[in-house]
Amino acid sequence: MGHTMTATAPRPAWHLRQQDPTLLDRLATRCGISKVAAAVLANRQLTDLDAVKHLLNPSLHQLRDPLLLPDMRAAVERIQQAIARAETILIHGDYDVDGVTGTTILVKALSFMGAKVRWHIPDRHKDGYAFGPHSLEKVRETGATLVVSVDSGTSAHEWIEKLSGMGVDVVVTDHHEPKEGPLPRCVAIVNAKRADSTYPFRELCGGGVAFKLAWALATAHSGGERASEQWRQLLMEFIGYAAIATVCDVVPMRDENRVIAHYGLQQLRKTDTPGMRALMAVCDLPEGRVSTTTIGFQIGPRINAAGRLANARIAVELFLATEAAEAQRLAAQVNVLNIQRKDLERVIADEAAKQAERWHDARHHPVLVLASETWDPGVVGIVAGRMVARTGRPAIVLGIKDGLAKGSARTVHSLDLMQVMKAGDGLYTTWGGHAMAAGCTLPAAHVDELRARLVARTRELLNGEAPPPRRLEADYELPLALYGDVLMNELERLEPWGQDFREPVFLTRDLRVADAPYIMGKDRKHFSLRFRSGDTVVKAKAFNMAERVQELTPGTPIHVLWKPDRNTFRGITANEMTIEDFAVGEAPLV
Ligand SMILES: [Mn+2]
Repeated sequence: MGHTMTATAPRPAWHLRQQDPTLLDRLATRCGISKVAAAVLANRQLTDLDAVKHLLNPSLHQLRDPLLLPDMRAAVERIQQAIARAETILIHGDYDVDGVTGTTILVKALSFMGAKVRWHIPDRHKDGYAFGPHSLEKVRETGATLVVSVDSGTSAHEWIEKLSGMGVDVVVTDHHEPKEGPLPRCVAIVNAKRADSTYPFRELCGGGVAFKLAWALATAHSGGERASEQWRQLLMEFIGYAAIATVCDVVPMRDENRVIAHYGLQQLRKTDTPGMRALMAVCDLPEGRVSTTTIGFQIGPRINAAGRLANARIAVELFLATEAAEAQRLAAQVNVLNIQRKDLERVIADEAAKQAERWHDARHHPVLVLASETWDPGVVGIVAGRMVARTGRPAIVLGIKDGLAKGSARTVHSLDLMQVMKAGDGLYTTWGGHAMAAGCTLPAAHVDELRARLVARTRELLNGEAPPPRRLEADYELPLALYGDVLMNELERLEPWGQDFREPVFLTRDLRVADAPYIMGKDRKHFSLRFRSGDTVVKAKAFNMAERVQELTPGTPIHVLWKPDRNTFRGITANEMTIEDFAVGEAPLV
């Protein structure tokens, strides 16, 4: 591992959230929950009694009528017409988890309706993002007269126009923010983020929108108000794919997204489709263990690895597989690609860390612009994220090929990436993104100039200071004696956790080491130990913190920020702590 003593991030500061005690009392009493759970909800802006009751009692009825989405009726009618006329329909997806799962949903739905359906996933390395010349090629090759997009198309004016020129109709399903000006002219643009949308929830992911279209098709195809029994089974399978997309596309875990994730997780735990079963098997996940965490860290990366290192088509083929043997072969393939992805990422991350040593002073160089001809653009986003975590500074990581630098940027919470990157205006060939993540391409010859400008701009934004330390938020100061099954059961009712609905973090002060820390993991980067407080002893695990283990001496009071974790091992379930951070002496509270 590239060791960068001088360039490591400063220790995080802690912040204990405080809520009005009368508000917590009222929420707890009226909803029949503990004050701890009430604090967790209040810290996530959930203080409305109806909203909390909804959250505690998820139901499929909380999903809204798909026909409320703009252009949904036109989309359904055009697809039905295509089926009646035996036209070929091309599902046009994307190479990330959202695009892959959404494509799977629509291919399965249209096949069930007896459509002549083909599908297309762009090649991340050859085709670039979403629509392009490859779309026209695929339409010619398949003879499709209707294209249904997934997770893209809202801004594909040029390509949609070219497709109409070829006599091809387009139905867009998407969740990306439309650019200013008119939308592309086509049959339908099903996107809750349209300016004229009256849909009450904007935050569905691409897989979620595809699920909505499948549902609308199911109702129409069943000829009435209610989908047939067969369709309902199919829709329950689809909600599993939509849940994977909802977690991996990091859309807010609120409103309909919670319902999709809740029912999707239930569905995935008992799935009998060959593809899903084979994928879970290579993730080493007994079905009951599927959670938002295992989706985010095990299932999602394997789907993405296909697109990053080879072609995301493999992942769609896996989900569409009808035979167990074929599914197992494809699952093994994505698993190997994921191992290669991790190796590649580690090599690039080490090289990037080494390069960053040149700019080790965070005050003089509060932003990192790193580039190399040997870095694969498929993983630079992940590496940028790791550089931010390692250095506490925004990072742009660029892979150079044929004189063109293509990169991804990530940042710390205190710095808006759009403000930083704007300083490079005029140097980029393309760029875009949002406050926390962005992408750009520029001639490799401009990289040094870009670095100089972004550094100057960021120094201005920070008044010459280094970026402030990361802030860790604690929901509640919890005496260890209160951590038990009652609280854990209650917290499990608030799941699934996700974007804008983060897992609870507790602060517990003055813990003692009950027995010596035990270093664990293949790379010996993790440790576990037991903490004691009075008569209570709880097992705790810390990941990637082994180098700090000697700070934990018996007899010294330790303050800990931690997440609750229920762990089952050899049939025994125990409540454990996952250490987020710890401090000896003073707690670094701000
Ligand atoms: Mn998406």
